[in-house]
Amino acid sequence: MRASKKIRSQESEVKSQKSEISETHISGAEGLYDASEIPRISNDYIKRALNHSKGKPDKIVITIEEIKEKPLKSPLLPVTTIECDSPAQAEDIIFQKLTELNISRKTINLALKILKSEKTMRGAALITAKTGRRIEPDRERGVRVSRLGIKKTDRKKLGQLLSKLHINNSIVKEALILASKVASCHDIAAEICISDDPDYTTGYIASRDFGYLRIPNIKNYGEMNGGRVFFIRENADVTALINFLEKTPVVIKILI
Ligand code: PML
Ligand code: MG
Repeated sequence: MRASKKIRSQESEVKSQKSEISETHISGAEGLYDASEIPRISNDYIKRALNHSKGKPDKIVITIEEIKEKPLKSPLLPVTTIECDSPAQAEDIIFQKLTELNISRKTINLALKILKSEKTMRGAALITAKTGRRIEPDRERGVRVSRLGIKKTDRKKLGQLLSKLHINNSIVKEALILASKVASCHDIAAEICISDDPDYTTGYIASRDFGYLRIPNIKNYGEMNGGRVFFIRENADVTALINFLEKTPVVIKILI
């Protein structure tokens, strides 16, 4: 599902007072489901799009595709919520944890700049971990991770696991499944995510090394900025990497 809204921005510096129409991303969601679940999931996605804290969309696109290949299996990342009282403290934690993975300060600074930008992206930005090069082909759209899901039996287990941590909701579930697919890709050293929803202030960093680390107060309430950045190994095959993220079906397994 993809929900968006057209906005008209006045270009004040242009003498003719031309106005430009651009599309702003409101909400997106994707998953792998049994055919029998399509009506219920489509309905949930539409409701979500129509009741979003970023505003009312003027376009909602639902794409339903049959997946013919057998999905790959990847393990669910372990979840930890760390204590964090402010965005400044969040940045200290982010620098500490990501530099331990040999991600350079230059790269982390660029990631934070992207995530603080007013112009949000529908997908993730890709930055090389050491040299801080931006490598996604479309910088406005980014790379949208898709074709990811969890089997019905594991979905139940995931609900129980997150209930124990008092975080059993669809935002955490979907972010955790996405982060687990992303972390299973060996050319990705880590991910950072700040929600672009103004009423959601917990973000995360994730990697195979430290799992899914939730960071409360990563941004202030009411802020509309956010997004995802993936830190990529220098010599990665970028085409294969993007194909994996966007096209390869992956089902997340709970191994406990
Ligand atoms: C989003 O808005 O889709 C990002 C959600 C991040 C979830 C972080 C968490 O609470 O675990
Ligand atoms: Mg959002």
